[in-house]
Amino acid sequence: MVAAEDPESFFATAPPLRDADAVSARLRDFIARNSHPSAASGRRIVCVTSGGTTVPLEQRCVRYIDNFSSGHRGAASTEYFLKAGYAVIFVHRRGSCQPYCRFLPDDSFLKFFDVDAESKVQVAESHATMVKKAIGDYCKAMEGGSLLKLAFSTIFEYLQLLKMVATSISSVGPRGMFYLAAAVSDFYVPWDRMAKHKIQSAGGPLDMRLSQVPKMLSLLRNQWAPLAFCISFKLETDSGILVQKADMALNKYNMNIVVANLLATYKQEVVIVTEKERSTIRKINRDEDLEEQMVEILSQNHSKYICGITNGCNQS
Ligand code: PAZ
Repeated sequence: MVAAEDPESFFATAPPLRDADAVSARLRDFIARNSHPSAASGRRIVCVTSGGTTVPLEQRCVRYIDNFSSGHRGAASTEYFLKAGYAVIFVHRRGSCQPYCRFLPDDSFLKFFDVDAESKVQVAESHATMVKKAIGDYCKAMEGGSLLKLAFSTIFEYLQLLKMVATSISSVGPRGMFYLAAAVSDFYVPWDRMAKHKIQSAGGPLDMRLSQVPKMLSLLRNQWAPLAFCISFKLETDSGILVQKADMALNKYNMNIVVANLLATYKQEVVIVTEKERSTIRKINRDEDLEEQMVEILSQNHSKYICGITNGCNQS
């Protein structure tokens, strides 16, 4: 492993985001619409990141390193943030779990449909209620203009999108929130040092040096969106170091909250770590979403934060 790249050279050498101008215009419109005084008294806006970033090994990419994350947490949390009145910028891995689709069977779309005697296609009776609810909720969010979806695959796309969202969201000050549930690569191959074509196996075993992805949380906090409420996630496999690592992230990157979870139990429990306390939230029954409790607690903390910054609670 070689030393961390600095953020400037990361952005300077990364392949530019496709459609960057169009994405930036969509972001501007979304934020203007949702922060307009007529929009539900200047809505709060959260950027939810979701899914894992990839690290390409070749510029014309055949092989890549991936990061664990189905996107379920981000998708579920997006639904609960929308329900709580937030406008949501859902920055997600292409092909990962999407809001309102969590309960649809993921094996085959064909299972939703029946063909009747007259060859008409209709939704299978067994899935009708679920599909109707998913379509209804999704359309409501899209028509209300409160959900913006932006997709990434690589670490290059993710960090460029994050920077773009953060610098745009900074205009809403403390009403902006980051909920960084995406699993972001720690190591990568810088674009200018990456093989252009498919790496050949004829040369024997592959030796590869990975650089450290520059830590962008400090930049997010200090430069891109200094007033936004920032929640980062920490995933570990060793329970012995989890909370200690979360504490470190809280202090080092000046996060407002770190949500700590273990790979083995992340669907059942998380620890919410703040400067003042650590509290464990557990799923109580099977049908409950842990994300519902998480979003409730985190949005309460966000309200307190806004009160603290604006010196009054009438703007929260
Ligand atoms: O996406 P998912 O529901 O399968 O998993 C969620 C998670 C475990 C990726 C998330 O809770 C998390 O911890 N994200 C941060 C991962 C990291 O430390 O890089």
